[in-house]
Amino acid sequence: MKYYFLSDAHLGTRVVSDTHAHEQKLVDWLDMAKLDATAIFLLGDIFDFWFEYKMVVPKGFTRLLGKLREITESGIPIHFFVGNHDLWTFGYLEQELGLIVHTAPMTVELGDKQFFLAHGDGLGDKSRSFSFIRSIFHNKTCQRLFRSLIPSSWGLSFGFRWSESNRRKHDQNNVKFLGEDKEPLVLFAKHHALEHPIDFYVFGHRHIVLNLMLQSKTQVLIIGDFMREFSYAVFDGTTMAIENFE
Ligand SMILES: [Mn+2]
Repeated sequence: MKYYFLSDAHLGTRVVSDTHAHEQKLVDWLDMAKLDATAIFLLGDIFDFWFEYKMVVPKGFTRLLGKLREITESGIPIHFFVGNHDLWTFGYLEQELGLIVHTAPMTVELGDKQFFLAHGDGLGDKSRSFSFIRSIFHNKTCQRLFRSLIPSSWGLSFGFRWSESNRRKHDQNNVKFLGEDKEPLVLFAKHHALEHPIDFYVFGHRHIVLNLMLQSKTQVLIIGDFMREFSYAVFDGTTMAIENFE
């Protein structure tokens, strides 16, 4: 039994100079994981920006898309959690690639352990402006209006620019672990664990690596990213480990 977790590749980001090498590294990782994976969990922001129109999807990523299809076709389930950069998927990833798309956190039993899986945006974060924007981004009517009123060439180039400025802002502000009493995802897990018997909380989003024991039974993992850290997590049925892909 082996479960793999990876997040925040931000494929397509101009912060990474060689986008094809970046994509290839993720394909290589999938080639490694598929050898013994029971299932693969992609925990959000795999794409730096993804927005599907009725007839148009963002250019590029063909090697990744082909690899994902190959793996799901071989019978290994791939769960795709939307992040805050790639939440605008409306069926393409399911239909074309056979991914299982999640737009909300999921509680799931793997082995005999309870997992809480989420990208992590919006959890434990009390910022009002962020939750306002988040609610607009997730709003079905706003999504429909954007899709039907804004031509794809404008929408997508706007999106990629938005993603990039978002990333630069994030880099300046809060890449570091804020501490157990300030880190929103840790605060969320602490609160959530009071009423739910969860063994492992697994998050992405923050681009930091954190493996924190909350109580004897509960562990919080923030699994880094796949654009600088090239980290990922593996569960072997008993323990969770965060590893680096070389
Ligand atoms: Mn994110």
